[in-house]
Amino acid sequence: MKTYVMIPTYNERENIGNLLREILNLKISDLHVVVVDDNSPDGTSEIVKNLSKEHPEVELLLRTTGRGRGSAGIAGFKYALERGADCVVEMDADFSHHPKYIPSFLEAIQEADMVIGSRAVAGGQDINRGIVRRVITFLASVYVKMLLGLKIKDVSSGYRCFKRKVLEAIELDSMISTGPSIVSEVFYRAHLKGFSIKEIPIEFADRTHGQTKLNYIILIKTLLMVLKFKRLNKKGLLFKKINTSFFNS
Ligand SMILES: Nc1nc2c(ncn2[C@@H]2O[C@H](COP(=O)(O)OP(=O)(O)OP(=O)(O)O)[C@@H](O)[C@H]2O)c(=O)[nH]1
Ligand SMILES: [Mg+2]
Repeated sequence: MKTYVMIPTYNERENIGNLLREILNLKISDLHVVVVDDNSPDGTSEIVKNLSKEHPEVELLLRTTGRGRGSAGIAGFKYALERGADCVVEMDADFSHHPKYIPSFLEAIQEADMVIGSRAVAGGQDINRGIVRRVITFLASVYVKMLLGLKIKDVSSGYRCFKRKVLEAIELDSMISTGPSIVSEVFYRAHLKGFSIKEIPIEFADRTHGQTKLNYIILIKTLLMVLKFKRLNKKGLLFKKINTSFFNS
């Protein structure tokens, strides 16, 4: 099974080298990694480039125009599909998503179309995250679940694995998220297409190195984007290529 691990990065110099080495140490056969870097000023891409010389299974997708967690994710998914991936694992670079779970994702994907690393099932948890951040995550996930009708327990998880057919069916070219709302948009589209989902427990750790790219303005924009997905779907436009710049960053 050809697998791609897809990691969007922006200023992750302190994390990316160690993360890639840990992934390589798992020694999973036919596993490739694509790091989608938006030309980070801290030189993240140089570290990836250097590692890829020694380890050709590490690949760099360097984007020099535009920036965004969402558009980087879409570019990464397309990259993996174009190279024949049977399944794609998506994860953050900051060790909130520990690579030790990758084998469990690959086992679980045999039984479902999509696997989610979840803090909200037995055995999963949020470790060392502040109370404010946890409350925000909780409230945001209640809002997303109610609005979009998702049955997923950890709806804000960006650590997940997809069978190829899911990424083909959600129509990446018509996705409207350029920012972090991609996490909900992918879930919503997969839910509307009726794919099966399995949640596996993960311990989600707060980042210890590097800086967050999230702030309150991005959070509000992300929540407004969820409203927009719902509205577009009601109008039958969600899977149509539309031109949008509304609240999208
Ligand atoms: N390519 C790309 N990656 C991004 C961008 N913004 C964030 N990322 C990456 O997306 C992942 C998640 O971003 P984080 O900043 O960790 O966001 P978060 O997990 O919600 O917040 P913290 O864990 O508190 O920092 C990380 O691997 C980031 O490096 C971006 O504009 N472009
Ligand atoms: Mg993070």
